[in-house]
Formats: sequence, C-alpha cells, structure tokens
Amino acid sequence: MRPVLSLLLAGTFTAGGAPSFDPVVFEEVAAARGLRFVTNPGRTPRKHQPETMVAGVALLDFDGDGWLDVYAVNGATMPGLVKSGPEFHNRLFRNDGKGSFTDVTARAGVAGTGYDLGVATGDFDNDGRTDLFVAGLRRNTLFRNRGDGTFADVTDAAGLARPDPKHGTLWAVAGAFLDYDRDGRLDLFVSNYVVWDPANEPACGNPGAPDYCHPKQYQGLPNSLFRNNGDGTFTDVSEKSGIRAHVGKGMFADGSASAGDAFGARKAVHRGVAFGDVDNDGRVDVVVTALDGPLELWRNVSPAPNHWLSVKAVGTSSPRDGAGAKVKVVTAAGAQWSHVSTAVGYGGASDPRVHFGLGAEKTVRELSVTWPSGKVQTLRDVAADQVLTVTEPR
Ligand SMILES: [Ca+2]
Ligand SMILES: [Ca+2]
Ligand SMILES: [Ca+2]
Repeated sequence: MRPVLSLLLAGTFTAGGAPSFDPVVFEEVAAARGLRFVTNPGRTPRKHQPETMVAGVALLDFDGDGWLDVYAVNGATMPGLVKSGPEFHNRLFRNDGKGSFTDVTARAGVAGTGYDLGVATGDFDNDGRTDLFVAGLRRNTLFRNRGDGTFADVTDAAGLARPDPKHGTLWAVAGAFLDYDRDGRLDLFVSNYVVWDPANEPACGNPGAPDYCHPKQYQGLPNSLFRNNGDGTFTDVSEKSGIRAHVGKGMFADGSASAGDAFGARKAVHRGVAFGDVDNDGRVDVVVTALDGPLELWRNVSPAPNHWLSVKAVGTSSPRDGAGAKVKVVTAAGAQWSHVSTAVGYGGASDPRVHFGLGAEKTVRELSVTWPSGKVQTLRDVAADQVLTVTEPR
C-alpha cells in the first residue's frame, strides 16, 4: 500500500464564521518515480558522532528545463571518511517533467569524495545556471554548473579548500548562499559544527554498549563567511565580519531536524528536507532523507481547489538567481509577502521560486518585486495558476 498522509493544516473560515479545514494530503512516491537512494552514514559499533548527522537534500533545476531535480547528499566510510563505493555516492536525479526521475550522477560528476552532510544551491557566478555547494566533514565542495549537464569541482580554484588558519579542517554541516554586501554576487555562509577527532572521541553509553554522545561533549566551532570576489574566487571574511566571534554548534543543526518528523507516517530518523513543486501543479511537494533509510518524496495531492502563483525571479544587477528579492502580491483578499531563498530546512536547499497560495482569487492585482539592488518592479493584473518569470529591469 502506498503511504498517504493527511494533515489538517490550512484553516479557512466559512461565511458563518465556523472554522473549516482543507485537508492537506501527501502521497509518498519516491521509489515509484525512480528516486532510489538510501542514506548511508557508514555506521560503526563505535558510534562516532557524525553518523547521526547525514544528510541534506536539495531541490534545484540544474538543467534549466523548468522542472525541479533532486540532489541527495550521502556519507562515507567511518572513520576513514572515503566514499569507497557507490553506496556512499551523493546522487543527482533529473526530473523528466513526466513524473519520472533518472540518476544522472555519473555524467554530472557530483558523486563527491568524502563524508558529506549539507547542500546549498545558488548561482555564484551569475551565468544563469544553479551551482552546488556541499558541506562536509573535513572538506567542502563547490561544484560549478557548466550548463551541459556536467559540473566542475572548483573548490580549490575558488579558494574554499584551505584549512581554517586557527581550527584547521572544519566540520561543516550546512551552507547558504546570500549576497551579504549587496554587490550582486552571492557570498557563502558555512555552518560549522564541533571539533571531532576519531582518535580522541569521548566514549559515551555503558562499557560494552557504546552510544552516541551529546553534542555538549564536543567543543563547538565558529561559522565561516566567504566573500565572492566576482572572479570565481572567494575570500574568507569570517574574522573581519565578526562571524568568527560566535561559536556555536551548527546553527541549523539542532532545531530543524524534526521538520521531517511531521511526516511521521514512515518510522525513520529523518534528516534533510527540501520543499518545492516538483510537478509544477501549484502544490508544494517535499523531499526528506532518513538515516539508513530510503529517500522519501511526498507529493502533495491535496484536493483543495485553490489558486496559486509561483514567481521565478531573474536578477540583472542583483544576483542572477534573484536571491534576496522580496516579493509582494496583492489580491482582493489582501497582501502577502515572501522572498527568494533556497536555504530552508536542515542542511538542504529548496525551490528558489516563490510560491503563493491565493485561495479563491484568480488574479493578482499587484505584484511587486523589491530587488537587492534597490529597484522596485511592479506588475498588475497577473493571472493565477502559473510559474511567472520576472526579470529585473536593467
Ligand atoms: Ca530540471
Ligand atoms: Ca552558475
Ligand atoms: Ca506539486
């Protein structure tokens, strides 16, 4: 039986004032659609801390055909941290737009090499193609999208492979692209976790029955910020920006892992989550990873006949992928605000398109985009139920 999950989330009020709720229904379709992937943290009886942290997932349109593809991140051997075989590869699945996904990892060259945890998406070189940043234990990877279905590992050339001057190789769990200085180029924030050395790892649990230690048993690490120089390289500005002063334990790591737990119809330890409309039907779908378990794709099959609008922002003087643009829509029912960001969920990256539910409204009276450059663009009388591309005026 195919798992189907109903949630009562969206409240509406009838004319009589009594609240009624539209059911939100998800159907798990990963394997049926060709998304065959199992998260492998390389479990050991020793129970090393990183084994509980794998891994993030992204929804991105890597080939620019308008359909969201899936990139799932995976672990490696422990404590060797090597992707010794295909069971540890990160996986890229192309969405054919007809309901099926195909594993294109080998051709794309994005299998990775080490113990990976998080993924961030963004067009760091403003060429119109979404690039990938993979956060890992000991090594991060920046994959530049060449636009022909393949990616180049440009980590070294970008200056992102250097050990931290104070802490050495860091354990990164997540990343996010953002244009913090508003120069139109996406900078990179990296969330680091704790100091981990398998040779010196604290022992927890009972003698003879080791258990995973609480994160408080480990020394925390500061986060990192890299400024995009616009020539394919980044400069570490962690110290200068003040980011370094805050020592945490992966600011994304503790709070949001339970985002997947709402989909508790499947008993598993869920980790990464990404949101996006994979079939472009106006209903937001969800992909979720699970430790030692198969990837889940929860297709939103809610019966609610409500209208929607999805906005794809294309920047010109702002970052090309629109990151940071604020979008406002006004209908007869009122105004709504949102913004372009893919950094949603633990270690994952979501649909960059901004999705609005419009209820019974078939027309957006006014749609305005406030670009990171400061420009404000306004469109009027936009029809609902479409993916609308809005390009920043030059
Ligand atoms: Ca695609
Ligand atoms: Ca790019
Ligand atoms: Ca959908």
